[in-house]
Amino acid sequence: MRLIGWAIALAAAGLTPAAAATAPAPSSTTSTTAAAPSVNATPPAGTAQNPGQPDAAQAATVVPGTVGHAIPTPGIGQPDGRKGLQTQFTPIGEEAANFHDYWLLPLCAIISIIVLVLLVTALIRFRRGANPIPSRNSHNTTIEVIWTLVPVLILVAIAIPSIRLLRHVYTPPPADLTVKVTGHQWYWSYELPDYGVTFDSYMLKEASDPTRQANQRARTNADGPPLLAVDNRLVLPAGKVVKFIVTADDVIHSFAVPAFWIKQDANPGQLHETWAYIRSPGVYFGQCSELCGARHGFMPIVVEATTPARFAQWVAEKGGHAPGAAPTAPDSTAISPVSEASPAAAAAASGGATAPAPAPAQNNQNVANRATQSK
Ligand SMILES: [Cu+2]
Repeated sequence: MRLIGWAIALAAAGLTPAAAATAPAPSSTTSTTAAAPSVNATPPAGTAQNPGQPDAAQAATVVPGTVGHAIPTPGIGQPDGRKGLQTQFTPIGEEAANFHDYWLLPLCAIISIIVLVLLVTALIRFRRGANPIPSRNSHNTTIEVIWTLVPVLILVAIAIPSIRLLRHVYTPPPADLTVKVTGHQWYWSYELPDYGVTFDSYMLKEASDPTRQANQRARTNADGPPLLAVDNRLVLPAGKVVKFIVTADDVIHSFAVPAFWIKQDANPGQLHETWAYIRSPGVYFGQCSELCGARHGFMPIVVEATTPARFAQWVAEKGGHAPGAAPTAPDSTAISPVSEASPAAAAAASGGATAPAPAPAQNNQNVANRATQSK
């Protein structure tokens, strides 16, 4: 008993300091946890969203319903919880959706039902209990011809409309408009070279998001669903053939808008091409569809299709110009005989100070704004 008593006393003496040493741990853990939100609230400059963009000032000028801020229609161009494909708004999308809904799916269902019926019939009718003497048939020419020909015919029936669809996808009509789309970690930038418009597009964060900075505009329902709304939409004219030239400047992204049946990989160093003829005005949402890093899920795409007149208004608001028209001189001091002939040459001649070179880390509203800032 005395030995046991000593053992207990030693154990207590040994454990007490340990307990004392671990006692502060919870409080230190708590303090670390408590400090975490404040750390998250001010992300490092390199990861900050919309660096330098005066979103708060922009918020005051945002008028829902105006061009670039059209109010989305629930169920149009966005997921609404139903099963199946989104309603399509391009000829390619309609053809593909019809092929899927009215040809592939019924075919799959019919084949599945036939196979199930054959399986159940074989299990019941040809079970051992009902056939004490096994059949000695080894082959049947008629059945063998049927089960070879029928699958071939099924594949041909799928291949013909499938190849026709591919042909339509890869033989686009002449483009009315070209948009260069560049994926970045983690936002998109758009360039309409014929109109002199270049801008970046970032996801709008929720008002309650602790990582949202004070100068960032918060998402509202007029912007679109959570995780899909952006600060600068890509505005395009409906009823025109739009060619998208898709690339990336860091890792592989994918430019995908389900309502247009568009999903095009954006690879660094490569230019890929896709196109859309948007049938009707509306707001259409998409997302990056290639795992591209930690914030892959936070680089949505918003295309606002509108009338040609409102599109021209948007181009003007972005500081752009009509196709073929000379862009506004970025700096009066740069005007020279050379600059009148070629604005790009003038920018180069002035040492690049007024050259509208895109800055990937900045949310440039447009070429004119950047020129103004450089003054
Ligand atoms: Cu991406």
